[in-house]
Order: sequence, then structure tokens, then C-alpha cells
Amino acid sequence: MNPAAAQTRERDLKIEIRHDWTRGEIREIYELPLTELLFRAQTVHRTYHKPDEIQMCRLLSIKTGGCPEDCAYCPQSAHYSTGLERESVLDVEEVLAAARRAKNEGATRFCMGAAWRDAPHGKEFEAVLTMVRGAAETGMEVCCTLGMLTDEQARALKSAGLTAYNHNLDTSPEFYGEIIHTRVYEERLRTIAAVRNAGITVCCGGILGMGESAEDRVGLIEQLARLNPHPESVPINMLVRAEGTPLANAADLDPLVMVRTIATTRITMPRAMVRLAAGRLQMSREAAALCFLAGANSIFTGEKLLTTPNPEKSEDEALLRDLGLKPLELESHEG
Ligand code: SAM
Ligand code: DTB
Ligand code: SF4
Repeated sequence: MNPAAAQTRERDLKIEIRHDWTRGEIREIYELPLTELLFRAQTVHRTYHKPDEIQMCRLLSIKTGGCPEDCAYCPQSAHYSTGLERESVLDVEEVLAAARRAKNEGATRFCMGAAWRDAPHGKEFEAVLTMVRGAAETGMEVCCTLGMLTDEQARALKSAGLTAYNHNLDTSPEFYGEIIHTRVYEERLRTIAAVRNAGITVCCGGILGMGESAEDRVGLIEQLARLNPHPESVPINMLVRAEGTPLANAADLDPLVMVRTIATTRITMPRAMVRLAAGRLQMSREAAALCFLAGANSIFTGEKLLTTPNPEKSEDEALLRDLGLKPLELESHEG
């Protein structure tokens, strides 16, 4: 390599935490030859994380279906006939039993999801606070995803012991209107700011395979990587096509698109936990392995995500064993 090329390479490999990423810079990374992209992602990953540790998270749907939003990907939207039984909020005891089970099975993060546009007020919100308090007592990280929050609700969740709040931007601002008509991007950003201001860590990511372009994936990463601080957690979901939703017949996603997106997320947000979230059931073991190589360091385990199936416990154990990876223990995890 000539000296100028060596200098450029050195600059490219310098790992710093930046919040001034431009769309052009992110696009350049996303479009790198795959070998170079993975090398850079691994370089960043090994600087900030243990390369053989994967965090196991467990999801529980505490309020399923009947959601007033019209997210085109979601089996829980009341706008579509997806055959999903609508349920009211689960009992606190049932939720806490699930949390204890998750912990016994090796999860270190417990995430409660609800099909709400906004988190409710009154009794239902009080019940959620009780669930958060109880789940926090297990010592696991506790996350919730309840829709939009006010500043006050965010502060109450923080006082109850919530570690993280999941609120996805899903895609680029330009493509958002094609997928959701009942809310705007700005509203998502406002809840993310409320979470951050309350001192709760931010979990924010997106979904691939909704018919978006590479530019939309780059646009999503631009939004996330320009947040200051970066989200501590970035879930990258592969669309789970749900019968009855407008995206039920979306085209198959090339798994290498997941790999590129994860690598670009890893490079631009070095400290974040990058979660290979929904869609693992449709993915080969080899594709999942490439996602880990690209810097994903977390999966959701358990028979279900929120409402859709997830790989079997035995399959996940075999996957980690065959790849020589081990579940992250909370003590070794900084933040
Ligand atoms: N209602 C709240 C909200 O939308 O923020 C919380 C629950 S919602 C189900 C949580 C996230 O799940 C969504 O933001 C979306 O990114 C993801 N999700 C929903 N349906 C999905 C699907 N079919 N495939 C992949 N991810 C999905
Ligand atoms: C996220 O980004 N993915 C998880 C979690 N955050 C809440 C949810 C995936 C849901 C997949 C569809 C379902 O099971 O209903
Ligand atoms: Fe409702 Fe969340 Fe599903 Fe959208 S993603 S329909 S807000 S549950």
C-alpha cells in the first residue's frame, strides 16, 4: 500500500465516538466491500466489547393487540385482521413469574412490550410501575416499550427502576410515512428525548425488509448516530411478515442487508449493544454468524418475541455452542 493509501486507512480505522456523522459518510461505510466492512466493524467491536459474549434478552407482551396505530408491519394493529387475540394487561404476578423464569434461563435483560399508542395513565400505568419494580428486583436490566411517553411518565418509570426504554425509529424519516400514517417521526423523537431527560437509557432501532431502499437504511443510521449520546441499545429487526398486515407479502430480505446494516451500526455507534432482534427464525445459522461478526452482540431468546415465534431454546444453545460464543453475565457488562 502506498503511503497516502496507508494514511487514509489509518484515518478510517481510528475509532472515536462521533455525533456529527453525515449521510454521505454513513453511505460510504454501508457500501464498502463486505470484507472491508466486516474488518472495520470487528476492529470497532473488539475495542469496546468482548468479542465472544452475547447478551440474552427476553421479551414479554404485557398487553397484546388492539393497537390504534396503523404500523404496516405490526400484527397488533387494530387496523388489520391478523387473527391475533386481543388481551388486556397481564396480572403483575404473571409478569413477575415470567421475569424470574427468564432470569433462571440466562436472560440478563427483561423487556415488557405493550400495544399502546401512548402509555396509559392511572391504574394501568401503576400496574406497569409495579411490574418494573418487581422485575428490577431480580437484578436483570429492565426495559419497557409502551408507546409514547410524557416527561412525567418517563420520570415515574425511572423512579421505579427502569433501565431502558425501547422506542424504535424503524426507518428513515423519508420512508416513515409509507409505513405509518397515525403518527409522525417527530413524535418518536420527542419520546426518545423524554426518556433521555429522565435518565433512562435509550433503546432505539429499526426494521429491515419493509421495501425500504439502502438509502433509507443509511438514513435510519444517520438519525441514530447523530443522537448525542448515542442510544445505548440498537435493535435491528428483520421484518416478521404477519398475515393480514399490508406487509404480509413483502419480498424476502437478503440476509447480507442485515449484515451490512449491523456493521454500519456497530462502526458509527461503537459503544451500543447491537441486537439481532426479530427475524432469526427466517435466518440461517450462517447468516446469524455473519451478523455477530458484523458486531451484533445480543439476541432475544425464548419461545416467543412479543406475538410471533422465535427459535427454540435448544437451537439457540446449539448456535452459541457451535460458534464458541457465551452468554454475557451482567457483572462483566458495563452499562
Ligand atoms: N407499541 C409500542 C411501539 O410501537 O413503540 C411498543 C410495542 S411495538 C410491537 C415494538 C417494536 O416492535 C416496533 O417499534 C417495531 O420496530 C417492532 N415490530 C413490530 N412488529 C414487527 C414485525 N412484524 N417484525 C419486526 N419487528 C416488528
Ligand atoms: C424490537 O426492536 N424488537 C422487539 C422489541 N424491540 C420490543 C419486538 C419484535 C416484535 C416482533 C413481532 C412480534 O413478535 O409481535
Ligand atoms: Fe401499535 Fe407498536 Fe404495533 Fe405500531 S408497532 S401497531 S404502535 S403495537
